[in-house]
Parts: sequence; structure tokens; C-alpha cells
Amino acid sequence: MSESLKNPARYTITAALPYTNGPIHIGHLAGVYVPADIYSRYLRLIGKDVAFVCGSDEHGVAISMKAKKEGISPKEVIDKYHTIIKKSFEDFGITFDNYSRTSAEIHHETASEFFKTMYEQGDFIEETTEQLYDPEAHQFLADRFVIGTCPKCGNEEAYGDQCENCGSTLNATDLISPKSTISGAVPTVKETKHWFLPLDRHEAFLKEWILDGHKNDWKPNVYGQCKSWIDDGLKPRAVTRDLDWGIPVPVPGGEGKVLYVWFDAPIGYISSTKEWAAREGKDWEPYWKDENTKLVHFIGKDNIVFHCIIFPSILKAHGGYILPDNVPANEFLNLEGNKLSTSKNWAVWLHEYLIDFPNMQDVLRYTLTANAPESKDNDFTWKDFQARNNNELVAVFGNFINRVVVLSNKYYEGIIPVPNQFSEIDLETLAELKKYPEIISSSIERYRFREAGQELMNLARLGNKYLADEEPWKVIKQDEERVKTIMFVALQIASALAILSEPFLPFTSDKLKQILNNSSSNTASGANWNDVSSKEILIPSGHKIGQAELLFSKVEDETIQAQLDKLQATKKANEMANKEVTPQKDTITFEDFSKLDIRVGTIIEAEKMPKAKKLLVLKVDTGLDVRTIVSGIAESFTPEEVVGKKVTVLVNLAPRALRGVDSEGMILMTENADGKLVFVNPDTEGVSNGETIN
Ligand code: B3M
Ligand code: ZN
Repeated sequence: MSESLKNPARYTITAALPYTNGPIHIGHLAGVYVPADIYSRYLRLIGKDVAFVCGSDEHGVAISMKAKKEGISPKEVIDKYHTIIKKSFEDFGITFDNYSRTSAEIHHETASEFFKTMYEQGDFIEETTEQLYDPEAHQFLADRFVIGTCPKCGNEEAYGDQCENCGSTLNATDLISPKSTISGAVPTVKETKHWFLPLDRHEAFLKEWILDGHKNDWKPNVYGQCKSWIDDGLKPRAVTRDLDWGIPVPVPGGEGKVLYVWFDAPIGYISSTKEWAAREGKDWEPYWKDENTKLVHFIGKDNIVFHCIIFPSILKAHGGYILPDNVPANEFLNLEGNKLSTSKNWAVWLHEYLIDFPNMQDVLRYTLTANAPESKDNDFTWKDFQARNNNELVAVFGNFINRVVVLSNKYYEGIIPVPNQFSEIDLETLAELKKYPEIISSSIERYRFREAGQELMNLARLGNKYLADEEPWKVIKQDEERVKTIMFVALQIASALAILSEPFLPFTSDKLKQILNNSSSNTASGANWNDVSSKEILIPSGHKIGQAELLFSKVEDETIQAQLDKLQATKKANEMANKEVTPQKDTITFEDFSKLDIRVGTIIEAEKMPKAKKLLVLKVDTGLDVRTIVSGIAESFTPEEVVGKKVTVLVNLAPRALRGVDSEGMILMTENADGKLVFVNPDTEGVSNGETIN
């Protein structure tokens, strides 16, 4: 059974519903929204029927917790972040056909209907079990209201429903040493009744559908996670909660309880589709019920189990719905070597990025695509961002377009010339150009967006190389007719770039279409992706293009440094907040202190102590003499780094033999926030060796 649908009648594309408990950052964009948008835009360009839906995830403990923290109501929290998030998506050109929210009435109705139907069909089991309870806050603790040690991987900050470190789904009662995140109290247990989805009943179906059916077309990371859950044995999972924020449980006995957020959130895709269809005068049902619809969920790896195991079990049990054709989940993006973190503010927030880099959405989209964490976690670095911008977007894409447009205006007042006889190179170049739609399509359809983005850049490289080889600016002096042909060919490439760049660089594509003033490369007027290979001419002789405008501009070192400094400041602030200060030692008298002879000195030689990881043997000019001091700093410094350093030395410490070397004193050190040793190095300008410190 299954495998991927070959020629679907339509596509339903979903992108994970972001929790409205904070703004969104580059990790969200890279992992979910940019690839989903590239995919959707591409499908529309090849003329497919697409419903690309998303919305805000406004229920669950994540929201209640944020409300408690900010001292406002959950409603205020969701309104605030829904607005910010929705705007970020618009700003970055994410073309959802509909962006809804799970607080919408249509969603409450849809999710309630799902629950009621399943309840009536006997798809749940009802059980009274012991749940964790916060005796101080007088509240049951589920999901993110409780943290503790993951029984599978030992992560000490696992949530009550999921460990984000190893990806396991958990029940709060599985946690070792649980703690309430509301009051910090150690939870007690209390009996309560809940409805459970017996996943074990769906095991046979899941095995057949995923393990047999999608072995070859799902990404190995997704398939592997599914396999390990199924192999572990699936257990019933509670789909209701004792909380006061969420969708009320719509069946007898459900009073005071709400649906588990992961029960209602994926149904949000359906509600969003309904909202869209109603607005557009369409029928939503084929998008969710017709076997000829290709349903694709774009998500991050921490959401795999919910989209591949739990939601499909819900859809299957309810009946009448299609299942996802693919779930191309991405791994995580890190930032400058550290995990992105909302609570630690270790992130590049989209709304802040746009303040620092106005109108540079495409640069971020491009960088995040080039570096997408498709098969493993990946790192976003500002240096890479700069390099991608300067060396690829500016130097290749932008440079090519700029030359074409400037020269066309200079030689022909912007009117595309009539070509003469094509040379072999011209014909090869035009033939090469025609291959690109197919090359890029094939990568996109296999969810390889990194590869697709690079192929787009290869097309710009083709153009750049063509101009560099043909040198119209030189040839113009001897052979004006030849230049007409060269410019005609180059303009065809520029026109192809305007079309094929749209999924990746939508703002640039728009700008380029305007510059080329090319109605035939304008999707609205009919031309599309496939024209690039099928049409003989993309932009005709006699057509007048506009003036050159810079598509990209260089990012300077200072700009990058400013971003790095900003992150450094965040790091420092976090460290200050976390650092435990060593308690003060017992009081000493002035006499005690004045016994210490501390002086300024300079390290003049240094070498590693053989076979000792931590020790360096230093020769230090103390102003009194040059003496040997053995110092435990080898893990923080190389010998070369310390030679010439001014340091603070305790000179009257009784000599001590360390590994057979007499050490006559001690260099004063402290530790920075990273735990790295640093010299206690007072501003010693103009101070000579031997000067005492008192
Ligand atoms: N809100 C989790 C997340 O933001 C969740 C996704 C829901 S998709 C139906 O990671
Ligand atoms: Zn774990």
C-alpha cells in the first residue's frame, strides 16, 4: 500500500502551527516555513491546485505558563503573539492561503466534532488514574507544567509530555524527580478521570502504513523515529487534561476538563482549510477526504510522533480522512554553535532581523535554505550569512543581472536586440538553461530544498560565466552585431531567473520581473515554470526593459560584528543570571593580608610540562628575579599565547615541587563566565615588573 501519490489532483500543505507564547525566530523559518513556502510556491508555479494552511496554536500549557509569567490572561498572550507571528510570516513572504488560529470558533467546532464522533464510536478508553498534582497551586500538572528527568535519556529538563532532548513522548508520571514549574513544589498524586487514545489498537495499521508503505519515500530521520516508537510498543495516551485553558471536553463527565493541545492542534489544519474554503467559495472536503489529494506536513523533528503516529491514528479512527503522503521533518538549526532558545533569548528574532536588515528577507530565506537542517542539525553563523550574501547573491546573481540590464540600456536603450546567428556556445548555453526547471523541480519534489537553492544559483553562475567568457563590453568595439546575440542570450537567462527564483527569493523575483518589465515572465499573465524549458523565447526582441536597480548589496564586516556583539551580550547576560557566586570566606586581619607579597610580573618563557595536561612551566620576570612558576593553565592557554603577558604574581608563596619542578610563586587567575581561566591583569600600562599590589 501507500508510497507517494504520483499525479495528485490537488495538494494540501500544512506547516506546524506555532505556539503563540513568543515571537518566531530563524529556527522556525529554516525548519518549517521556508521549505513549506518554497514547495507551495513552486507547485502553484507549475499550475497545481494548492491549499497551504497554517495558524496559531493557542491552547496548551505553553500559553498558560506564559500568561502566568507575564501576569496577563491567556487571551492577552495569544492576541499579542498571534499578531506578531502573523506579521512576521507576511513580512517574510510566506504565502499561506490561510493563517487561522485555534481559538477561532470554526476550530473549536471542528475539534469538538472530532472528539464527540470518536467518543461515540468507542475510539477512546476512559480511565481514572493517578496524575501529578501541585499541592501549592491546587492544580493538576501535565505537559509543561511539570519538568523532571527523562527516564529514557537522563535529560533533567524533560517536560511532562515530551523530552525535547531525545524526542520521547512521555506521561508526566514517567518523569524521575518531577517538579512543578508553577510553584516549584514536588507534586503529589491525585486521582482523576481522563480519555485515552489507545494507540496500541492502531499498531498494526501504523506498521503497514509507515514501516511497509513509506520505507522508501519518507526521510530516514522521520522513518527511523517512527520505527523506534512502533518497535517500542505503543501505549494509550491521554487526550484530555485538567486545565482551565483549551477546548472544553464535549462529552458527559468532561466538565472542567479540556482537550489535550496535541489532540486539537493538528485538527487546526482542517479548520484552517475550512476557513479558507468558506472565504474563497470552495469546498474544503476534497482537500482532506479525496484519495487523490497529496497531504504534506512540514514540521520540525520534535513534532514527528504527533504527525506520523498520533494524528494519523486520530484521522484513521475518526474515518473519512486521508493520511499524509509525506512528513518531511527537518532537524534543528543552531545559532553560532548553541541551541536556539526562546527562554535564553539565544535567537535571531524575525521582527528584529528586519529592523537591522530592512528589505533583506530574501537574503535570510536564501541563507536558511542553503544551510537548512535537512538531514542533520545545522549551524547558522553570521559569517556564513555574510559569505552567502556577498559571494553568491551579490557576486553571482546580482552581478549577472546588473551587467545584463546596464549593458542593454547602454547599447540599446533597453530594447532587446534581434539576435544574429547563434554560436555553438550560445546554443549550448540556451540548451543548458532549458534543463533548469526540471533539475530544480526534481530536488524540490524530493524535499531537497538546499540542493534546489544551489541549482538556482548554478543557473545564475551559468549566466555570469557566459558574460565573462563572451565579454560583450570588449566585443562591442569590433563586432556590434555579435553583441546583439550575446545580449539576447543573456536576457533569456535573466528572464529564466526571474521565474525560477520565485519560490526561493520571492521579493527579488518580483523586483527582477519589474526591471525586465516582462509580462511573459509574470505568473499572473500566464507564463510559468515550464515555459523556461518549453518556450523558444522567454523575452522577445523589441521588448523594452527598465533601468538597473541593485538586487542585493554587500554586507560589511562591521554589520556582522554588530550581530556577533549582540549575541555576546546575550551570552554574558545569561551567564550573569546563572552564575553562582562563591560565598565570602572568613574575615582576615590587615596583618594577615599584608603578609601576601603580590607583584606585577611578565611571563617571558613558557612550555608544556611533559605528560601533564593542565600544567605549563613558566619563566616569570618578577622585577626581583626571573623565576620558575608552574601554573595549571594549560587547558586554557597555549605556551605561545602567554609569553609576553603581564600578570599578577604572589611571590612569597613557599616553593613547592610539582612533578619534579620547583615552583616559586603563583600566578593569580580567575575564571570567566565560560569557565575558561583568565589572568587577573590589572590595567598595568606604565607599571613595571616588581611593583607591589596592596
Ligand atoms: N505548536 C509545537 C511547536 O510549536 C506545536 C506544533 C503544532 S502543529 C499541529 O513546536
Ligand atoms: Zn529524553
